[in-house]
Amino acid sequence: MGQIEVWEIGYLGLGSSVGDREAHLRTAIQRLKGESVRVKRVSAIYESPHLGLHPSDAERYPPHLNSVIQIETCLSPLELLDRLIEVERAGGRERVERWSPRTIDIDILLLGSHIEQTPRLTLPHPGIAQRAFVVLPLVELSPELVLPNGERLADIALSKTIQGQVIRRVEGVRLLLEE
Ligand code: A4P
Ligand code: MG
Repeated sequence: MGQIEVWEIGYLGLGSSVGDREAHLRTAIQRLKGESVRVKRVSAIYESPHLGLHPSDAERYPPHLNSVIQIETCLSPLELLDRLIEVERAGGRERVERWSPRTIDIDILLLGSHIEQTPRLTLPHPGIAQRAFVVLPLVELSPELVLPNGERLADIALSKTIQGQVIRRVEGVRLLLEE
């Protein structure tokens, strides 16, 4: 007997800090689309200095372009992670050291109501509520979103942590895309 296919809504965070950053984001979105991943919506692009452990990291590392996309997928969380790693590799991502400049980084922010904490995967992504470059594009796509811990994304977007960060919405550029 065949298994019933379950399609779930997920949100992915994309970032690029090297080369033609906009092209890296655009190409990754095209590569993600396939039989088992549908790209439903794409946020605007946001540009922000590198957010690291130390404020001086913003001068050591180049600024990032980030975007968040809403997908629908029948893949399990780990299958989706493997798919993202393939797309990162195709986009020339090299893992030099953690947080080093990257052509393309793709994180799973949320997938359905999955909560996981395994060596390979943490869901929801633990950085969501601290990062303006995730929260602002995410709230743009889904203003009603509530995290599995009950926190409302719209409230997080108004928090001091998020409002205190330097970030700009890049106007006039769209990453998407014909259907
Ligand atoms: N992993 C665990 N959970 C997840 C998840 N939910 N989604 C594991 C994706 N991966 C997840 O990631 C290391 C490992 O995390 C993966 O192999 C996977 O098994 P990586 O992409 O190889 O390394 P990384 O990106 O250097 O580290 P990490 O921890 O993912 O860093 P972040 O959190 O992505 O932060 N500033 C700005 N302005 N914009 C940015 O995009 N990004 C970072 C990187 C720092 N500062 C930034 C930005
Ligand atoms: Mg990453």
